[in-house]
Amino acid sequence: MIVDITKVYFQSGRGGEGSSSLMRISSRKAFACGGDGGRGGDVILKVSPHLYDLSKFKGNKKFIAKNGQQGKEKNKYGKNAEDLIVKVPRGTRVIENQKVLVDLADREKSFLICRGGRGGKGNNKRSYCLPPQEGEAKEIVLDYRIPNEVAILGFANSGKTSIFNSLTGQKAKVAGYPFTTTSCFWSEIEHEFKKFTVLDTPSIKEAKPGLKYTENAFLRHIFRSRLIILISDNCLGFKNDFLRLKNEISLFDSGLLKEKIFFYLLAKVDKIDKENIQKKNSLQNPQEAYAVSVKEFQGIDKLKKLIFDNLG
Ligand SMILES: Nc1nc2c(ncn2[C@@H]2O[C@H](COP(=O)(O)OP(=O)(O)O)[C@@H](O)[C@H]2O)c(=O)[nH]1
Ligand SMILES: [Mg+2]
Repeated sequence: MIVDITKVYFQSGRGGEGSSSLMRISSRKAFACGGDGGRGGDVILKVSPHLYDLSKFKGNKKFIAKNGQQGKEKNKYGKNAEDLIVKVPRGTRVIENQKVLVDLADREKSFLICRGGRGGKGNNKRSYCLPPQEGEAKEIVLDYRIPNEVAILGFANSGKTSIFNSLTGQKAKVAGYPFTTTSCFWSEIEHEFKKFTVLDTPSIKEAKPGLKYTENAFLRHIFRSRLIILISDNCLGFKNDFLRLKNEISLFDSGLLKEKIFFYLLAKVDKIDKENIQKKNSLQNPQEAYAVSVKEFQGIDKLKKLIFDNLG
């Protein structure tokens, strides 16, 4: 299972104290020469291309940057502390008090989460010192949403993983019993120098009327999907399946259905009367599902092409 949400504590460094020092020139004369303290370290979140979930935060939930060094006599400045860089996977949303501070959805993005404190001022320019600034401390929720353009959704055993495998060339486990896919898998598809990520998902489960089914938590990962492939293998009841699937998605989060392109697939058509199916082929109309068969490799290449045509 991937770890996709976690609470983490971040704290930047405190500034170093300014020095209060006097340099004596003679028995009657002295001048102030206390140097300033160094800056405390920032905490910076940085996207790493090598991370694919938040499991690295399981054992380590506190990240504290170092404090700035103290100023010294003879006007010597304290050293600034190094920044603390915390790597996160691309697709991490950074949340404080339920407010999204930033969505690190791009490859080269970083975000200053806690600013290090300014160093204290020594008494070199004035007769007194100024205290250093404290660092910032934040309780943050890291919320990872898998970067993907295409998500495959359906009820148990409808043929999701088989379609995923034939689109992507992967070999994810396919089985004739429900709930084989327990976590999301994803992989890239490529066509004429364009690349998109396709997401295979666990099966959608239905809640009792009026309730939300909490086991559909994986639906958070279709947040970024632009195209959603709904699959049914029920040749007589696919329209109803698509309605029920959309209903579960909107029960989970009503905002999820907005601005997505939907493809409606009728899977495993090698099992049914093909004459009837061919007449009804349409990808974007839930009344007329698009017929595919992984077993007979029917409709797969065209489906792939249509994905690229629609995503541009
Ligand atoms: N006849 C036939 N069976 C299929 C086809 N696609 C999938 N299946 C079978 O349907 C079952 C469920 O497939 P799977 O891809 O694991 O479904 P998922 O639970 O929705 O991911 C497996 O036994 C597959 O072999 C197909 O195109 N034709
Ligand atoms: Mg599956």
